[in-house]
Amino acid sequence: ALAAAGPLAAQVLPDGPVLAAADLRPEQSLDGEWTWSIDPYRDGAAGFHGGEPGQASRRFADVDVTQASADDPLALYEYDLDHSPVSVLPSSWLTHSAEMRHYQGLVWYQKRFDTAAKDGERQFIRFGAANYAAEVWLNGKRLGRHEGGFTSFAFEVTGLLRPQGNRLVVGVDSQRDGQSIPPPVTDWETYGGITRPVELIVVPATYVDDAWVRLKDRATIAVDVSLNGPGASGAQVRFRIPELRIERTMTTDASGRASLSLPRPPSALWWSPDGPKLYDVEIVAGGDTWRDRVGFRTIATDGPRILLNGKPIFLKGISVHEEELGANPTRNMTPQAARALLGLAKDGLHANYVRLAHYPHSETMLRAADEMGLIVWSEIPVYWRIAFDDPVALEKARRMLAEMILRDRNRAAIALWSVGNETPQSPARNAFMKQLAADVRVLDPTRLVTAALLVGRDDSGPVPVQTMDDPLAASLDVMAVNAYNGWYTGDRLADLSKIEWRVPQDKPLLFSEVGAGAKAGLHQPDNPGKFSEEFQAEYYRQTLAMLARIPNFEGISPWILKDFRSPRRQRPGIQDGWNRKGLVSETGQRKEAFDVLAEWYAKKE
Ligand code: GCB
Repeated sequence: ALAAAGPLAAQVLPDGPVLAAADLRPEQSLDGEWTWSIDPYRDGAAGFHGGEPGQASRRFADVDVTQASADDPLALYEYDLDHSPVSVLPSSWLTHSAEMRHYQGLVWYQKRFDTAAKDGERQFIRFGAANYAAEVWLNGKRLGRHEGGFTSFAFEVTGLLRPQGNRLVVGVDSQRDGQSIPPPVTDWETYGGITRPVELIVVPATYVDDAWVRLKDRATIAVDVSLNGPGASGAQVRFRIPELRIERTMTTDASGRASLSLPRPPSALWWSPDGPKLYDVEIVAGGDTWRDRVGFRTIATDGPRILLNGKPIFLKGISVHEEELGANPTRNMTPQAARALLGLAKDGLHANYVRLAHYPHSETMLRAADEMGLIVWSEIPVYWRIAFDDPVALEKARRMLAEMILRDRNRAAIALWSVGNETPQSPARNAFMKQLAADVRVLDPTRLVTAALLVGRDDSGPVPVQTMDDPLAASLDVMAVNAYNGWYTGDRLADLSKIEWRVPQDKPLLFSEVGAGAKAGLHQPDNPGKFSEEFQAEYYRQTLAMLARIPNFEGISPWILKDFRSPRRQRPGIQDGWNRKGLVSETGQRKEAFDVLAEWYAKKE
C-alpha cells in the first residue's frame, strides 16, 4: 500500500491488497443466491471440547458434503450447506426469516459458482463488508479472517479456482466483545451478515493496487501509484485525464511506487456542492488499466472558518445511518437506495453536507455523494465505551481507520475524517483518540480531522454555561459537539437561547448532533409532548435560534434524516424498535420538523 511509504506502523495497515477503486473494476458478481445455516454454539469453528471441530461438524467450510457423502454414504455430517435455506445477498440475515430477526452470533454462508480463469491472470475475491467478523474458505482452503463490519477486504485466490463448482464459504459472526470496534452496545441495529457486494476481480499479473489522485493545494494535482506483481519495479506508468488533455508518464521505484505532481490546469473546474464536477482519470501500467472518477477541491480551515476551494462555507447537513428507506430494511445500499436517502438531504432539505454516521458507509453512498455534490463527514465506529486502555482495541481502531481512508481517499465529497463519537473523557481515551488523529494526518493530510465530542456544563450561575473543554479539541482541525438540550436535559425549549456557550479555541465548531424524537403522524398541537411532531418542530426552531448565537458555529448535522432501527428503543406504540429522531419516518413520511430545517437551510448563507 502507498501508506507503507509513510511512518505508519505496518501492523495498522490492511493485511491484504488495497484494490483501490475496486468497485469500478470489471468483475464477476458473486451476489445473488447463497445458502446459509446458523451455528449458535460455533461448532463449525471449534469442537465442543474447545479444540478442532469434530468430524460431524467439521468446519462447515472445509468439507464438500455432497462430494464426501457420495464417496462414503455412511459419513456423518450434521450440517449441509448444499441443502440449506437460500437467501439473496448482499443483505443482513435479520430479514432471511422471522426467526433470524434478533439472531446475534455465527452464520455460515455458501455460494457455488463457475468461472473461467486464464493463465497469467490474478484473481481476488473482495467483500464490500461483512458484519462483524468474517472467516473465508474457497474450495476447502482457508483464505483468512477480517474483523470490522464496515470496510472492504479481499483475498487473492489465484491458482485456487476451478472452471466449475467452486465453493465459497464464509462464516460471519456478528457478536462483538469488550475489544471490538464498535462495542457490543450501540444505538443502532447490528445488521449481521454480508451486507455489501461480493466480487471476483481479475487483474493482470502486475496491476495497479493503489492510486491516489487529488489536489495537494489549489494549484497542484498530485498522483501516487503503487503497483503489485512481478513487473512492479521500474515499470512505466501512464497517467491520463482525457477531458483536461493531461497525459504524463512516470517510472516506479524498486518497491513499485511512483508519484508525480502537475499544475492544475486553469480549465479544470472545481468540485463543490453547487457544481460537483468529476473527471475520469486513468492509470495504465503493467498491462492493467485503473480507472476512477475524481473531483478537484480543497478543504481547509482559517481560524474559526471552514474554506472550500478557498472560500468560507457553512455546512448545512444532516446525519445519516446506512439503512435504506422502507418498512423492513436489510442494509443493502443500492445506488437507488443511496440516491433516495441523499436526495432527501440535497433536494428536500437544501443540504450541502451529510454526516455519514457512525461507521464507514458503502462505496455506493460515497459515489452518490460525489456525483450529487454533498460534502461528507466519514467516521469509524469508535463509539461510546471502547476499551480505551487496551492496546488490542487501539490496533483494531487504527486498522479500521486506515482501511477507511485507503478505500475512500479518492472521493472528493469527503472533507472530514472523524475518529469517533461521544467517547467519555479519560487519560486513556484521550491518548487513544490522539493516536487516531495522528494517523489521519499520516494517511491523508489533505482533509480535516474531527470527532463528535460532548461539552461540560455548569449550572451554578444565573444561566447554564456550556463550554467546549474537551482536551482532544487540541488534536482536531474541526471540533464537533453532540447536544440534546431540551430532549435529554431538563432545559425548557423556550429557555434554550439563554444558555451561554463558550468556545475558547480558535477553530470551527460543528454541531454533529442535535435532535428530538417524533412519531410521524402523532399530533399534539395544544400541549405538545415529547414524541409529537409539534414538539420536534419546536425543538428545531428553538435549537436553531440557540445555535445562531454560538461562537465559531460553522455547520450542523442534526440527528437524523430517517427513523432507524435500534433495539434500545422499545416504547410500544411510539418507538417499537425504532429511534424516532428522524425528520422522516422509516418509510419516508415527512415530519413537521423537516420543513423547519429545510426553510432555515434555504435562507442560510
Ligand atoms: C447520540 C449518539 C447517537 C444516538 C443519539 C440518540 O448522541 O451519537 O448514535 O442515536 O444520540 O438518539 O440518542
